[in-house]
Amino acid sequence: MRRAGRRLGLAAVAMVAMVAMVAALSAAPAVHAEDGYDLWLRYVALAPEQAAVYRPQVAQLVMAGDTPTRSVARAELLRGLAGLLGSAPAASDAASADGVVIVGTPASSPLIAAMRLKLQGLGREGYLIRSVDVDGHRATVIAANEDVGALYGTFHFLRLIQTGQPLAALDLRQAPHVQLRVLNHWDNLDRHVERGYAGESIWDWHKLPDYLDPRYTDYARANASIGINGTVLNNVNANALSLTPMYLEKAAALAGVFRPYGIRVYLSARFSAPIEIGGLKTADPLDPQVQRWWRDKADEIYRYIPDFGGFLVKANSEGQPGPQDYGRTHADGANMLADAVKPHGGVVMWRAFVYSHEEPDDRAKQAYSEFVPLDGRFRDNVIVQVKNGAIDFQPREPFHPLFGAMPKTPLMMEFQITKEYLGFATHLAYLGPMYQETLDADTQRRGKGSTVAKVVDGSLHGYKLTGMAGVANIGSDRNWSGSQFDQANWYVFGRMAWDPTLNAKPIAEEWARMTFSNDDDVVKPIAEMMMGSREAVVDYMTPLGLHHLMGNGHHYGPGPWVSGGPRADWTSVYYHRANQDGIGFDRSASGSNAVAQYAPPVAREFGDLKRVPEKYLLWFHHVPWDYRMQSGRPLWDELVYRYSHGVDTVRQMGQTWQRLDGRIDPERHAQVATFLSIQEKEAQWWRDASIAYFQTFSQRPLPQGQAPPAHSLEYYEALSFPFAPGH
Ligand code: BDP
Repeated sequence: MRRAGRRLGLAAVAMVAMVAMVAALSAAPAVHAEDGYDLWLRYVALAPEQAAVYRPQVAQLVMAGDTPTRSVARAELLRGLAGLLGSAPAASDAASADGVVIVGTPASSPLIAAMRLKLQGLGREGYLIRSVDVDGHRATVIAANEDVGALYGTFHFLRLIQTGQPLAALDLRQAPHVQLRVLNHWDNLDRHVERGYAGESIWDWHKLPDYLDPRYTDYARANASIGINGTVLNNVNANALSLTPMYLEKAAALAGVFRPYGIRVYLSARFSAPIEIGGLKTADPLDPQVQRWWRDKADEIYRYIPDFGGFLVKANSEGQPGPQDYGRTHADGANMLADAVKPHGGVVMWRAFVYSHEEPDDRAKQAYSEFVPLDGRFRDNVIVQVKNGAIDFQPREPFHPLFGAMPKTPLMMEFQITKEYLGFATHLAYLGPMYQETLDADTQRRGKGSTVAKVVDGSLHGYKLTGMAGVANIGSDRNWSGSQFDQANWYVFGRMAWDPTLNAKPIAEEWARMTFSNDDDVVKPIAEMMMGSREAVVDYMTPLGLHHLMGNGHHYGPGPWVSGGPRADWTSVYYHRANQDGIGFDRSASGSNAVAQYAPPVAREFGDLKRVPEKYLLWFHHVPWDYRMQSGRPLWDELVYRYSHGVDTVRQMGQTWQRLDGRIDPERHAQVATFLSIQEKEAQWWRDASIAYFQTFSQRPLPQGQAPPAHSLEYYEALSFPFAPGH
């Protein structure tokens, strides 16, 4: 009886499931509903009781759709509300009932014009969202000076509903703190992405300009939803062909897709382009022919792309051509390009990531040494783009000493979103805490509170131009970023570029709500995992201020033994300087004195072994193995402990994620679970290889209870990865 009943039950269940599946499939917006493609714009149905609260609050929509930007904003709102609430609001041109949503500008909406809202101070891109009364009806108004502001407001409004916030008494005002909020794609014309771990470039140059992959539109939607307003399409290690008519036509096609979303296109310019594609004998920025060539080129680009943003330039860095090839300065080079785009309103983002060909003086010092003397010598449409730290996108770096040191030259931040030095796509490392740590750092250039954020938003020195760039982690993978959680890094970059004073944790929660689930008991553990994840990477890769110990060239896996090769500052031994006496790079007054590049109070703190924060200890000091740490342990023991702690944290992350099984859709849950197990394996590899190597110097036993490395040092050193991605 029981068995038969059970079987019948199963059959019935299977039948019901099948019917439900067929129904779901026919109603589903896309076949790959939960593979991560939809990012944080999933718009999946809210719980019925939640939807029931919102529905009457958004019953009617008064919103014009008669310009490209208005039309995409309107489409987004309808799409979002239909997905979240099961039905889209009725369109109307007057507020004739309760629950009306009014979106627009005084120019596009007579209702908004009549409200006489305080839109001053919101600029072109800002907006307000407010609960109001219109002709006795309860309404929500999303108002801005320009269409693009209303678009940003629309996304914010959707986010409120996506994350379950009340709509009853809204009074929000938002304007970006930073003007240029741009992604830097390190994408080559052959679709290989330098340091990309998410497939090929999303730009299908071969099929452009005719075929416009719908993905370009979704890319624009995602960016606009977090306020990103610019994209540099091609790698900073640039190919001059990007500036030829064939490729300009393709770039113009992309610009056409992005324009309604408030996103401008920029290009990386190869400094020697006048020679390579212009037939000139020189690229000397003071040569009148070269100047003319760039002016003509700029005019040509603007004929293709009237709102072209400008150029990004990597010059005299890692073998790239630049003005120094002709005995000129970075300012000479930047100004020449700035003059070319100036008549069209373009800007030049000139990178400060430079280090000399010949002289490996402490590499950490080189950008400052080259750029500070040029302060005030750049045109007003040049902004110097500075990496967050002085070496190169390490899991942890102290803030770059250039921030605060060039009061007369706008500086913009360059963060890396792609995780070149943080385990690629399979390691979960939420970068929000890292971005925040840099932005909150106090340069003390104008007394206490002179944070990097204030340099970046221009308030410290009154910069006219401001910007933040993120090296994109976007590729052709269905989930865009190579992993579900790497989407959060794109997201947090955009949110912090809009407002560099935001905190990483609420952004993690907001992202998790939109990406996975609105349930607190799912959101909380996910946000906790995220918040501890970057510190875990620091611990198992480069604890206590160690840096640049990754595998040679590709930067995959541990390579603390890397030495030799063409230049010392491309090796690990150059950075860790381990020997029998101790470990760490002495950048204090007794060493390279890189500390002197910081404002005196900061220099004193970093330069003093007793005062330097332990997280930067080995960045600034060469420290004996038996040095007593704050924990009371000798340095060697502490190092081992940190490595192990990193591995343990990853293991716990895996356990946390396992507990969420059943609370997340199976496809994404399984992928994340597998990636976490890869991360655990690789964290262990990092720990073991690093300990095996450094022990040859420390000559000390492992602290009690610490397991020895699984393999010999020779084993780790022999591992080789000629085809690691992104290289
Ligand atoms: C380094 C990358 C290299 C980039 C360089 C840069 O390894 O691929 O070209 O940064 O920022 O971290 O120019």
